[in-house]
Amino acid sequence: MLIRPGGTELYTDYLSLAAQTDMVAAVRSLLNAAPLYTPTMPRTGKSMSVRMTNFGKTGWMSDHKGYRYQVNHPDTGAPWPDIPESILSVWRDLLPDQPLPDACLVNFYDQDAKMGLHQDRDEQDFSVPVLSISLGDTALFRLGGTKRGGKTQSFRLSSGDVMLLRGEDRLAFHGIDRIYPGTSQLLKNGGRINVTLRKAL
Ligand code: MD3
Ligand code: FE
Repeated sequence: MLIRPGGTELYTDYLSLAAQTDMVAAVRSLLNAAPLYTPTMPRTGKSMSVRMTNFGKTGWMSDHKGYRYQVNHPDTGAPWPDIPESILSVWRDLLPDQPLPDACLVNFYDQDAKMGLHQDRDEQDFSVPVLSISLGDTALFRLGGTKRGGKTQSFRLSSGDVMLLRGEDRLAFHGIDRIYPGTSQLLKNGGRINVTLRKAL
């Protein structure tokens, strides 16, 4: 369903429990090849509370030098593993007319992790939507407008929900204010995984 006239669609419970379980297994199976790393903030070098990894041709990262896409893992130097078919198929189903994504960012939130309000603007073509998949504990997601400091709306994102950001909302400020611990049994140690698919190049 459309949750904002600007173009944000939320498909609640899009993935069955079996599909969620398979997707978590697919993500886990690639964490040896592409371990979670701790991004740091541009300039300050302060650690983010969210740990990340990527699949696909290129991956998003942040360190004291800034935000960027790069083809190698920042810690291991290895190329990112291919995007699992179970993840790609969600894009094919919802965005059949769009080019396939070349970047799959995996964010892992423990129960204390958050992500401050930001815009995603490191991709080349903002006309291609972003697709986000939530797995594990419920998160409180905040979505604002395209200018910092404007009014914001909050939504809960639960395991199996899929969100599409397109149109003017593609450049909206957004962030994760909090995780609700114990709201899902999907991840054995709790926490939340968010998988975002993008065409970055
Ligand atoms: C709104 N991740 O990785 S996903 C990110 O839940 C990010 O981990 C959050 O923001 C998370 O950059 C939110 C939902 C999302 C993704 C991309 C967007 C919302 C967006 C791009 C534009 C506007
Ligand atoms: Fe973002």
